[in-house]
Parts: sequence; C-alpha cells; structure tokens
Amino acid sequence: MKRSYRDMQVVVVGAGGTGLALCTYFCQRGARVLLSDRRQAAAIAGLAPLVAAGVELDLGGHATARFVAADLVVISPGVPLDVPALIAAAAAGVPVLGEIEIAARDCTAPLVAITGTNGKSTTTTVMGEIFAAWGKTTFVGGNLGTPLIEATKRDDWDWIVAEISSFQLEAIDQFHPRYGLLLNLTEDHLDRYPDMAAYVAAKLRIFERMTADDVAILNAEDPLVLSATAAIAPRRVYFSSRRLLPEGIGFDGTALVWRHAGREVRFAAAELQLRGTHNLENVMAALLPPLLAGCPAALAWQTACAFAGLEHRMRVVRVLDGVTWYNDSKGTNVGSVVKSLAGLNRPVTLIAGGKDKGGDYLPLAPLIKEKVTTLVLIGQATDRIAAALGHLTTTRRAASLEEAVQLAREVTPAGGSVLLSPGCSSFDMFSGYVERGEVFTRAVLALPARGEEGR
Ligand code: UMA
Ligand code: ADP
Repeated sequence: MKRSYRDMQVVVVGAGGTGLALCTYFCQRGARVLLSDRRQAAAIAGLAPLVAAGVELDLGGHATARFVAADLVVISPGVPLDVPALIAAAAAGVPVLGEIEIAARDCTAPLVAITGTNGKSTTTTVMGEIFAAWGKTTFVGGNLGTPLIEATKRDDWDWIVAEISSFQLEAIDQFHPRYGLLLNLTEDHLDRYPDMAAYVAAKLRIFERMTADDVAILNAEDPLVLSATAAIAPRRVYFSSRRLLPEGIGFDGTALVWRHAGREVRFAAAELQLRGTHNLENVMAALLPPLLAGCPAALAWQTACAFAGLEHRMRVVRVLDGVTWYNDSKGTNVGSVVKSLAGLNRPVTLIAGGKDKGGDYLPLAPLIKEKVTTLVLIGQATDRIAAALGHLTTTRRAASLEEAVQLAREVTPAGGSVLLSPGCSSFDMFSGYVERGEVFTRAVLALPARGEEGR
C-alpha cells in the first residue's frame, strides 16, 4: 500500500544510505523534503540528484527551527534521539520516527524481523535464501545493508526478511513483524546507551506490537533472552543448541531436531558448511519461520547447507607458512570475539581494538589465557583493553592495522592462527567493518612467504 505524504514538510536526518533512500521515497510521494546532516556537503556522496529533485539541504548541523516546524521527522539508525533538534521537535509535538517505521507501514507482505547482539546478518541471509529457494519473492535487507525503505519500491514481495538493530527499534511506533527473532543478548553499544538495561529495552521493542497471532523465535539457552521475554504477547517458539525441545528446534549432539505438532524431522549438523555452535543457533533460527510457514523441510535444510558464510565473519584469508589468517572484522563486540576464539586452537595471535563502546572486556579473559599467545592492540580502545587483559598474555601495540599484521607475522609460529576479531567498532580508523576487513585482507595477501622476503 503506497502512502501519500503530499505537501507534507518532512525532515530526513542523516545523509548516509538510509537518508538518501528516504529522500527519494518522500519526494516520490509528494512531500517537501529537507535533508539534515551534521556533516558538510563535501563529505557526503550522492547529494546532486536529490538537490535536482527538489530536496533542500541543512548541513553542518541540525537547524532546530526547521525540525520544530516540520510535519514529520524521520531519522537514520545512526542518529540518536538525544540530538537537541530531535528533542525540540518531539517536544513541539512533531512525530519523530525511524526509517523502519516508515518502511513497514507501506509493506503488505509478512515481515520477519531478526534482532539480537550477534548472528543477525548470518541468520537473515540464510533465511532469505531459504524463502527464495522455496520460490517466494523475498526482500532481504535492513541493518544488513539495503535499508528497509528500499522494500517499498516493489509491492509484489511474498516475504520481507529484515535484520533489525537496536538503533532502528528506538524510533518505531506501529512496527509489527509476523515473526520476531531475538537471537541472544550480550553487552554492546554501551557508547550509545546509558546501560545494558537500556540496550535490552531497545531490543525488546521488536515485540511491542506483536500479538498472540504472531510468533517470537527465541534462544532457549540465553538466560537474558528468557528473562527479558517472559511477558511478551506473541506465541513463543524456541531453539536450543544444547538439548532437545518438545516444540521448536533442538540439538542432540549430532542432529538438529525439529519437533512440531507431533512430528519430528532430523537434520545432520555435519552437512552444514557453517561451523561453530553459534552458527548452529543461527541456522536453527533461520529455519524456523520458513518451516512454520510450510516450506518443505528438506528444501530448507539443503539451502542452509549450501550457505558458506558471509564475508568478514571468520573467513580464512590465507594459510601462509603453516599459519592460518582469519578475517572476523564483523566481530565488533566482546560476545562475538568469544565465539570466534572458542572455535580456534592455541596458539592464536589476536588482533583486537578499534573504537571502544564502553563495555567490559573481562569476559574474554579465560579464552585469552587459554588460547592467545600474543594480543596485538590497535585503535582508540588500546589502553582499555590493555588494562583489562594485557597482563594475561604477551601484549603489543600497533599504530595501524598493517603494522598489526606485520607484528602478527613475526610472532605467530607455524600451526598457529592469526585472528582479526576486534571486539570494537571500526569508526576510529575506518568507514566501517567492511573497509577494516578489506585493509586486513590486502595486508595479509601482500605478505611474502618465508624465503621470498626481500626478493
Ligand atoms: N548523523 C547526523 N547527526 C547525528 C548522527 C549522525 O547527521 O547526530 C549523520 C552522519 O553524519 C552520517 C549519517 O548520519 O552522514 C549516517 O547515518 P547512519 O549511521 O544511519 O548511516 P547509514 O549509512 O544510513 O547506515 C545505517 C546503519 N548504520 C548504523 O546503524 C550506524 C547501517 O548499519 C545499516 O546497514 C544501514 O543504515 C541500512 O539499514 C551498520 C551498523 O554499523 C552496518 N549497524 C550497527 C551494528 O550492526 O552494530 C547497529
Ligand atoms: P550481526 O549481524 O549480529 O553482527 P553476524 O552474523 O554478522 O552478526 O556475525 C558477526 C560475528 O558475530 C561473527 O563473526 C561471529 O564471531 C559472531 N556470531 C555470529 N553468530 C553468533 C551467535 N549466534 N552468537 C554469538 N556470536 C555470534
């Protein structure tokens, strides 16, 4: 259903991919659009066609008077609600909504929304592939990369499968998924939230409008997920990587076992290309909505098995002189580094650091002691990580990721691994985790094999 915003004055906040797509959306629906960003024009790509289409600009800051006078303010995920112009607009009674709220209002296809601290992108991608293999026309996007607003360009979707971040959930109103997934909850984004409770509260908003006719898919082995969802309205279906469940998907050590309405279907875990217990959980979560919607189980499983993993998540870049180099640039919080290290054997050289998010690094301590022979630290978080973990193993500091790769090369013996899993966001040194992973990959591929040095 296409909404009209004819003659409304809409302020779009943030001129990243989301904001630019929002401008196009609102222009096409008759609104007068003002695009506001704290950055200056020279730092922003893609403005010219929008200006040609009549979009006004408010750059180098946010003009409160324009926000207060608007009919609607729509924010990008990276824009927090405590920006003064947003506070003023809300106080003046102007609706301040997030991009996913606007997008979901136009979408008639059933929506599957996937959130959690880790595993969202993997789960979203696998699930999208399962729906597609089943012959369904499926939009796959959201926090994964293609903003949800892009789904409104077509109205023939059978399913909309969207990765949803806590940031996106902060400014919803009627957002109402048919299936809402909460994969896990560990510390993250404590640079944006005052505490863990505020982060969890943002995540839980995914269930806010869901009713008993909808389904929440939940991790039965995550204590925080269980306690936080005790009172939600939707029907709950669980997955577990530790035991069998009477309903939902469980694991008996070798097979994933789906039990539903008195039926049992078994899938041999060894057939999956994805590795690690966390990926079993992601696959279980990805299977449940399509299975519950009637997708043939064998087809869903084949599709999950065909999936070899996303870039920048525990990808082997190279095996050089007996050392395996892993790019896990998407390991942007401590919980994800724990999972990545857990899958490796000693000796590991861990390259970590980046933009600190204010969380606790201590959950890494046992694995650092057990597996990490050298810790190489980069970026703004260096001092905090060194203070928390530096005494547990040999710790070195590097001024750049390239220097960290050189150091890792010198100290890692044959049979060992080098893991880039920063436990931090990348924005102190890079445009995002993708650029960080690419810089790492290039530096690793440029290393000469022993005996070739200096040739
Ligand atoms: N900005 C302001 N004022 C502010 C803050 C930011 O004007 O107070 C401006 C910045 O100058 C910049 C723009 O806002 O020009 C950036 O907006 P954005 O960060 O929302 O950028 P997008 O490119 O639109 O990307 C967003 C998501 N970014 C964030 O949540 C930080 C992308 O997730 C997402 O893929 C994309 O929308 C499509 O939905 C990235 C991410 O890091 C991958 N997500 C976090 C994560 O996964 O941990 C949540
Ligand atoms: P997200 O989109 O939530 O950031 P990804 O699927 O991109 O998640 O995976 C990012 C990193 O998080 C991976 O490299 C891995 O280290 C870790 N990870 C993936 N799935 C899980 C999970 N289910 N539980 C904990 N950590 C996970």
